[in-house]
Amino acid sequence: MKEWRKSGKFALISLMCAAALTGGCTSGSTPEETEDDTTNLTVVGFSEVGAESDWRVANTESMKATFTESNGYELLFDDAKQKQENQIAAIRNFILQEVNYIVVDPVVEDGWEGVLQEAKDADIPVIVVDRMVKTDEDLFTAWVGSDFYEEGQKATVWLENYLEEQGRVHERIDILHVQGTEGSSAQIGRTKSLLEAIEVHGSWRLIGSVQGEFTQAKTYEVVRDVLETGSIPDVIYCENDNSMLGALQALDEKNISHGVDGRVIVISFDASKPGLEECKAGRINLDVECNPDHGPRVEAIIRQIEAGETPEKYCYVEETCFEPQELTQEFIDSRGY
Ligand code: GZL
Repeated sequence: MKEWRKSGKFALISLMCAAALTGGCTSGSTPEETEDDTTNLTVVGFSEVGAESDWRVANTESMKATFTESNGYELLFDDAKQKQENQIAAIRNFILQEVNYIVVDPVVEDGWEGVLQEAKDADIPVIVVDRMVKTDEDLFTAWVGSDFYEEGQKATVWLENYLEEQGRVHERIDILHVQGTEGSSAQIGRTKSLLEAIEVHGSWRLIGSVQGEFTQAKTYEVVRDVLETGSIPDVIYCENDNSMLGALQALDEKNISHGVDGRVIVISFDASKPGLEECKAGRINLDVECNPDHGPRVEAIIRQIEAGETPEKYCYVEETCFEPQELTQEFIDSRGY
């Protein structure tokens, strides 16, 4: 089930991305020391989605650890609390402050044309990170992030293989789908893969699609409500680890077993530390990685632009997925997030 890791496409994308990130980095001598050295800093305005998940916290940490004064940057950071209007206001503020670069992780894909046109008119390069915007691609300089559809495909291919190994190919499989923030690229891609797989597998049945909003609290509520109807799914497909934690909380409350040898198969996304801990313990069956460490990747793009180079328009990061038997505490502790 790890075919995609060896697939040509994967190798090509990884090479392109690696080339873009390494080839694009320039020696870039550090600015001359002056009496007021802050004038030499490259000012980066970053509009972050919020702090809704462990993934998001790790992503913020990566950006803040990269864009430091010692690295030659002044970072203007804005937490939008998952509201697009806050992101638009932050970007307008960055324009007023005449930052050198605007970086945005867009909470949803729609509604960005106006403010990105304002940034273009102000001649400020925009780098989109993690999630995607649905606009004319002339309105941003580059995007770096994950292939969410591919992440979903990894999950559904794994489920198909797992059910085959369990001798359950023709058995009816009831699936409860816990969606992430509606309209976000991560939700759109992971949902698309699941719905396509259900379409293809006649014995798979979607018994519900609930809004988990990428948070543990919301997911606990909506999964608890489903379980209280007496319905017990065969599979719960959670679009991130914090949602998975909420689903496990609801299942545990009802004494419904889950994960390896459990009643309910649980699939999650992010492969954050909390998610991998649950996976290693066998409480879930699969955790699909979504890499949050975008700080260095965004900086590599900025360095390319500073060096007069043209960065790749789209750069997909390489990711994998994890089953319980593959995980050790040493490996989990060795990961930065
Ligand atoms: C995915 C990212 C998603 C994560 C969630 O790249 O946008 O947002 O999967 C996070 O954990 O909230």
